[in-house]
Order: sequence, then C-alpha cells, then structure tokens
Amino acid sequence: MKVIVLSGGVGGARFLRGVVEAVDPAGVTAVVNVGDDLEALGLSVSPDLDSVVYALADLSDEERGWGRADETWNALASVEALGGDAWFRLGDRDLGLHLVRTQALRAGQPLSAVTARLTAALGLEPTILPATDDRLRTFLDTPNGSFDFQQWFVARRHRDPVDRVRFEGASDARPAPGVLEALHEADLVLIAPSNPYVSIAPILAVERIRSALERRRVPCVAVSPLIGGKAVKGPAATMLNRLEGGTSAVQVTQRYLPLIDALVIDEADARDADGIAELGVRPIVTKTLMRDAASRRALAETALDAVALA
Ligand code: FO1
Repeated sequence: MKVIVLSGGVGGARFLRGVVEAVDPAGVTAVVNVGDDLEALGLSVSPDLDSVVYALADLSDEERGWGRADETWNALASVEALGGDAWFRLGDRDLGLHLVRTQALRAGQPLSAVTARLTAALGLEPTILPATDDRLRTFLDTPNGSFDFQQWFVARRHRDPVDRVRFEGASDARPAPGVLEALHEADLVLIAPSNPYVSIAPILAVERIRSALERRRVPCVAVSPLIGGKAVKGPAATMLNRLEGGTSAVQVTQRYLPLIDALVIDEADARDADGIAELGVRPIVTKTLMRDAASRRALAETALDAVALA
C-alpha cells in the first residue's frame, strides 16, 4: 500500500513511526512542515523534518519529543559563556545534522536533496520530503506583536494569544520534487495528529499541494491532536478555542473541511462523533494516545483501515 502522511514535528513523528511499523516502510512518504524552519547560530535548522528523521531512525529523545537521545550540550554551554544566542537549544549530536545541511544548502542543494542524502545515510526506507524547497515561514500575529514561529513558540513559550497565522512565501512556494507524484500514487492520504494551524496549514498553504489534495480520488483521513478536548502537547487547543470558537473534535473537523473524509478521534471525545458526522465526515473512535510502540502502531492501523472507505 502507498501512503502519504502530512506531518508536523513531535506528534507527527510519533505517528509516522506507527505507520512504518504497520505497512511496508518503502511505500510511505512523509510530507513535512517547513514553516518552523529557522537560522540558529548561522545554521539552517528544520525542526519538524529533523523530528521525523530522528524518530524514524530511532534516534529521537522520546521524552523531550525533539532532538536526539543521549544528547549533551557542551557546544551550547560554550556559546552561552561567550555571550552568544542560546535560546534555541542545539545539542552536540544534533549540531552534526545542522552542519551537514547548512553546508549543502549554501552549496546550492535544495532542502529535499539534502534531506534525501541524510535519510540515505541513516538507512531510512520511507521517503521524507519537505513540503517545499522554497522559503515558507510561519508568522503569528498576536496582540503583543508579530513573531516568527520559533520566537513565539520557544522564546515566548507560545504565551501570546494568536489572532492570525500567516505563511510568508506560501503564494510563490512550489511543492518539493516528489510531493505531487506521491500524492498521485497514494492509496491513502493521512494527516498526522499535529497542530492544524502551525504544522498542517503551512503544508496546505502550498497551493499546488492543496489543489492536488482536493482533486484526489483516494480517502483522506486526519487524526485529531486532541484528547478530551485538550492538546497532548503544545498550543493546539488554545488556538482552536480562540480561532475556531471551541476545543472539541468538531472544531478540528471544521479546520480540515472540505479536505477530509474521516477523522480519527479519541474515546474521550466520543461525544463529538455526531457533530463530526453532521459535517459529512466519518468519525472513527479509538485510543489515540501514543505512549509506546504498541499504541502508536494500533493508532496507525486504525487510520490505515480507512483505505476501505474508497
Ligand atoms: N523546542 C523548544 O521548546 N525549545 C528548544 O530550545 C528547541 C530547540 C530545538 C532544536 C532543534 C530541533 O529540531 C527542535 C527544537 N525544538 C525546541 C522543538 C521545536 O521548536 C518545535 O517542537 C517544533 O518546531 C514544533 O513542531
């Protein structure tokens, strides 16, 4: 089976691990958000791509959710002691990847080619693609000013309420090579349990990705990032409340209309099933918390079963 998964960082990366454990990994393509990308200490960092790469290579720090396991922070301590910028924490092991990528990008290689090289070096079977090789950056407009994603998320700990999310560069951004081909060949499109506003929306902001999705002939199934109306991690629920008027799986469905055929929701949100169905979307109720390998695989299998919706 060929599956394409639209993904952000932490939650998406966990879900992708489940997907590659449930189907032939060679048939899986992840299309990953790049709106969070930044330059830190002169290095090009792609946090969501890296969370996906590290998770699939079994290198990620499970507890933190981002960065590498068994990390040390000597370089960052040195940066700090020298008065450098240390608000965005790059670990010693993680730095290696950013050095390789930055050098390649400066030499003119596109992000997709660099990512392919990194995944090949790690022996990964699934295809991992940035949504675009072009510059696309997420900005949050808040009552306290406008911030780029990592300034808002990490430096300001996403405390500013968000009035609007913008994707600079989206109107000119082209899908990275391989994205449209994977969409055309897929038997199923999955949207990972990532934040709809800042992880999935930047991917859909690439016009040719959105229009290809709208024209697809195969099912598209999203997994809700909420459990009991709350985000497992991060600002998804706060954003849904302010921008969509509530924090139930019905609001998640509204965010993804008219793209999705089904929404996988947690048992704790089962009361939302009727509201989802009224919007013309099939609710699929299961346990969605990915606490270990068995639960991530079970969640992936439930979403993959929706291939039968066709
Ligand atoms: N998240 C933090 O909360 N603080 C950090 O200092 C931080 C550093 C970091 C470095 C590399 C990387 O790949 C991810 C990093 N993240 C950090 C996570 C990242 O900001 C977000 O989780 C994603 O962008 C949201 O999907």
